[in-house]
Amino acid sequence: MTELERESWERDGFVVVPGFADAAMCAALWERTVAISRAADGGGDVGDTQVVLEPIPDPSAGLPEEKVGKVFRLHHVPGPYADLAHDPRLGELLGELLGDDVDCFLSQFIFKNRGALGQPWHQDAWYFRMEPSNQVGAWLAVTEATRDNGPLWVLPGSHREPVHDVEADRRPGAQLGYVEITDHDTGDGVPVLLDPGDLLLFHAHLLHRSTDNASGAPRAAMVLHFGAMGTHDPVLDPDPAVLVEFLRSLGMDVEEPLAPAFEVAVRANVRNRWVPVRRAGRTVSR
Ligand SMILES: O=C(O)CCC(=O)C(=O)O
Repeated sequence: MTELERESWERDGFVVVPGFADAAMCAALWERTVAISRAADGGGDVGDTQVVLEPIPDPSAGLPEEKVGKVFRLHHVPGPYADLAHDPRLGELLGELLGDDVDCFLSQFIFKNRGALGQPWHQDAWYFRMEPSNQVGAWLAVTEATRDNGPLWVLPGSHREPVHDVEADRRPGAQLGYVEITDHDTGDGVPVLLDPGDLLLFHAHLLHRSTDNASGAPRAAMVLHFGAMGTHDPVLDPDPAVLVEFLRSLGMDVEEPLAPAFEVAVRANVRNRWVPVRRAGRTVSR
């Protein structure tokens, strides 16, 4: 990381790395995710991946991938996803932010098709509830991110904020689980306009949102999340009491003890898979 990038990270809570991925990498990510979307649509085997449809797809959507919002659990899938998660250049950057031992724990490909709604102002740390709370998001522009097509917006410096309270996103068409920070002024937010292949790294406490896609084409991004080895992830804690506390912190009204079938269903849906990508300051090969 250059001195300027380091300064930008410390001051703003994010940094843009232009031209991180080449066109071939962007195309491979796109094509694999289209293939997974089509397989899911046809009832085929999609392995461990989780395909989440747009709640209200654009009326003009025809192809399976045009009806998909996001595809989760990709970083451990051999091919372009794992190649990106284990990229030594990314590992070097993450090493400066998270130390010598880093895991990738979460991944999603976001299609953001025409007409798709954006995600309101939020902090990823609100969803994670991890200890320590210092995870890093890596948002790779697979297509360009323009003012019209629903880019990410960030609030510079907000990575120093605690985790804010939220309200549920009740817009028809919003993805399940979207929440919104309403107790903080976001007037100084700025759009992060990117070319395909540009990478945004951002702190889990950074307030960010994305706007709706008002263009005629998808705005695709590959998003990976990284944390230091040994981070406590409450959603993976075997203690049911910890899971109960985690679910309640997300606003879910759950009884204790958890009904066994409910606990099994919750655990089966967990999206986090902690995969070592850097150990003792060196890239772990995939
Ligand atoms: O890319 C988007 O539209 C939203 C992504 C986002 O805010 C997130 O992954 O936390």
